[in-house]
Amino acid sequence: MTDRTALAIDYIEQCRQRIDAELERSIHQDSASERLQETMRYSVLGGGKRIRPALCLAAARAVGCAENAALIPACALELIHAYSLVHDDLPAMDDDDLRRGRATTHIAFDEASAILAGDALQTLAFSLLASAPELSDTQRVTMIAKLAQASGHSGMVGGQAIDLESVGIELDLEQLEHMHRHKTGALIEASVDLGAVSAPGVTQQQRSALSDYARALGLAFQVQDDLLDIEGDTAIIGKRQGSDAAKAKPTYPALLGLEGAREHLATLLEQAQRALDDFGVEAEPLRAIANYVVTRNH
Ligand code: GRG
Repeated sequence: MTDRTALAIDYIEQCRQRIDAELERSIHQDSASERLQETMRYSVLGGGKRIRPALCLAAARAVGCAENAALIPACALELIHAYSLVHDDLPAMDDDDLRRGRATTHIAFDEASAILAGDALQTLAFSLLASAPELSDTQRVTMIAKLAQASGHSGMVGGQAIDLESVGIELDLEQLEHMHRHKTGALIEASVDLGAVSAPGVTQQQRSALSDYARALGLAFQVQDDLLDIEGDTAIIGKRQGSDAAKAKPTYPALLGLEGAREHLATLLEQAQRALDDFGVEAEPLRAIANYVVTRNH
C-alpha cells in the first residue's frame, strides 16, 4: 500500500466518524414512523465507504475552509447516495439481494419500506441543506441547486435511465462514458463542488480545477468498479461478484479488455492528479482519495 493510500484510509475513517454521528442525529429527529426510521438507519448507517462525504470534506480543506462547514453538505451527499443504492437494488431495477456485505434493504424489510426509505433519505438530504447553520443563504441555495441537478434527471437518475435502456445493447466507449458521467460521475462531481462552495471565498478558477479533478475521478471510480466486478471477491466487495456479466451490462473491461481498462484507469488517475497541480499541501487528502479510489478492493 502506498503512503497516499494509507493517508486516504486514515482520512476517510476520521470523516466516517463525524459523518455517521451527524447522520445518526439527523435520522433520529422527529419521524412519523419508527419502522421508517429503522429502515432509513439500516440503509444509510450499515457500512459503505463514505467516499462522497470524504471528498466533500477534502475539497473544503483544499480551498482553505474549515471541514466543519462542509459536514452537513457531506451528509446530504451520503443520504442521496444511500437512497440511490436502496432504489437501485429493488427488483424493478437491478434486483440485488446483497449490498455492503448484508441483505439489501428490500430483503431485510420489504419493497414498500425500501421505496419509502429511499424517498425519505432523499428529502432529508435537501432538508438538511436548507437549514445548515454554518452556511449563508446563498451557499445553501447554490448547494441545493447543484445537488438537485446532479442527482435528478440531468444527473444520476438520468444515468440510471440510460443504464436500464442499455441492457442487451452494445454501447461504444463514448456512450458508456456518457452514461457513467451521469449515473456515477455527477454525484462525485457534486461532492467535490459542495465542499468547495462551503468556503465563502472560493474562486471560479478553484471550482473549475476541482471540477476537472472530479470528472476524471468519477470515471476512474467506475472503471475500478467494473474491474472489481471481474476480479473482486464477493466477501470483500460486499455485493455479488460477476453481476455485471450475469446481467450483460456494458462495462469498460468488456469494451477495452482487462489491460485496456487498467491503462484507462491509470490515465484518468493522472488527469485527476494533474488538475490539482495549482493546489498546495491542503489538497493532499484529495490526492490521496484519488489514489485510494483506483486501488480499493471493495
Ligand atoms: C436508482 C435513482 C437511482 C439511481 C441509481 C448510483 C446508482 C444510480 C446506482 C448504484 C448502482 C451501482 C452499483 C453503480 C456503480 C457505481 C456505484 C455508485 C457503486 C456504489 O458506490 P460505492 O462503492 O458504495 O461508493 P458504498 O457502499 O461504499 O457507499
